Amino acid sequence: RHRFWETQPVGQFKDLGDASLPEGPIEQPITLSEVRPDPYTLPALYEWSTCDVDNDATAAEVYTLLANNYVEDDDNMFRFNYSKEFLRWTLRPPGYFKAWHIGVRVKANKKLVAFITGVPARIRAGNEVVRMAEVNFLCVHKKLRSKRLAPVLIKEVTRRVHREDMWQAAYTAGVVLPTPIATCQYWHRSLNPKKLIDVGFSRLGARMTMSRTIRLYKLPPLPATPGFRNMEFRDVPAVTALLRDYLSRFVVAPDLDEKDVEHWLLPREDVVDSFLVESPDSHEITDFCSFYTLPSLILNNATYSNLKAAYSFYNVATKTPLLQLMNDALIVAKQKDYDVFNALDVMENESFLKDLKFGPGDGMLHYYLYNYRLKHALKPSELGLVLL
Ligand code: YNC
Ligand code: MG
Repeated sequence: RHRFWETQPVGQFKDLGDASLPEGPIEQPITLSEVRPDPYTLPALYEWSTCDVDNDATAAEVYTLLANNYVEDDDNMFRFNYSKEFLRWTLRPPGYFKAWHIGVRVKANKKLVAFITGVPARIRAGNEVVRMAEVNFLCVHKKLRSKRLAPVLIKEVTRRVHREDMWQAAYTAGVVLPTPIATCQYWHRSLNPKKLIDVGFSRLGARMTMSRTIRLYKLPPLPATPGFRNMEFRDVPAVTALLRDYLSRFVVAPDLDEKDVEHWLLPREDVVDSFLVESPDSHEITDFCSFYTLPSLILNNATYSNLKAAYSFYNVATKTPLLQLMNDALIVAKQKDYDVFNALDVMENESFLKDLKFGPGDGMLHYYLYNYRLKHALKPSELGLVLL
């Protein structure tokens, strides 16, 4: 059934529920000198091309490949529209490897037609912190689909990860592959219900009028929590401490140090937003919330071409109720003109989704580990990891 995935060191469907298999790496590493030194063979018309997203022209090529060919919803109404600045952020975290930003070009005219990336991360699974690649942006041009190019891209990124002496990876996909460690669901909170209904993202509820719907989703103009403000550079140590303590509760979560927090969570305009609560009397940092910006192209609408979406990232509430903190996140997202606020049912998100008027989406997001077995599949609430 899975000609490629059956050959890979991933949990296989036939082993589901076999408690005799040990937790941890499925295959042991080989010595570095045994890792294949040269790239996998592509069909004759194509060539490998490492993509330097720091270069404006290259970043524009990657942006365009993804804007035209990356992930769409099930009804092909929307397609992710990652910005160039977002790509630069997500592809260049501390310790990143240029060689892990892998393109495929047509030899004759150098057109970029496929892409896959990895970035390094430390991910904790149970009690083990493992150096892994986070693999993302697997994309094959629409005209080259179903030619088994994807397995070549995956093998090539794997080879380049192995050459850095890393043997595990984490990734998410909307499709079911062998074998998810968790299956999560997206929830959506309308901020601009009229536009969402006009473009077909949501529908007017039964017995609802447009004006009642607008009233239903109306938010106060300002956050309610005293001391709620933007995260700044000076907050990196306090935010790191809050996050490390919080993420230690989950079975699978990133192991973040101050450099990681500076990169992943310091606000960058139209890329990532982070807020915290500084206690007005003690000046202690007690709570934190964040979201990233990932617009979607609206594929067939005469009025609108872009949907501005915020995605819940990492949130920690120690003093402010999580419900109030996330309502404040919705308020600032509305102030910044987002159309919708999305959140997965990971971590403690289920505790606020319904109360804050999020509705369940249709697609599922499956989480995977490469060359690492867990004894049991996780509930979304046991996952402390958000991939971009
Ligand atoms: C997918 N999303 O099952 P079997 S998510 C992984 N992730 O293999 P072909 C996928 N594998 O089943 P096409 C996959 N989608 O025969 C399909 N596959 O064993 C498998 N879409 O290849 C599939 N981006 O080239 C099958 O298919 C084989 O031409 C078929 O290309 C697939 O980034 C794709 O959704 C997805 O651009 C590139 O459809 C194409 O259809 C496309 O004939 C729109 O491929 C965009 C899209 C995927 C977003 C993502 C995470 C990717 C993770 C990849 C796995 C990483 C493993 C870890 C590596 C490092 C290890 C170390 C150490
Ligand atoms: Mg193909």
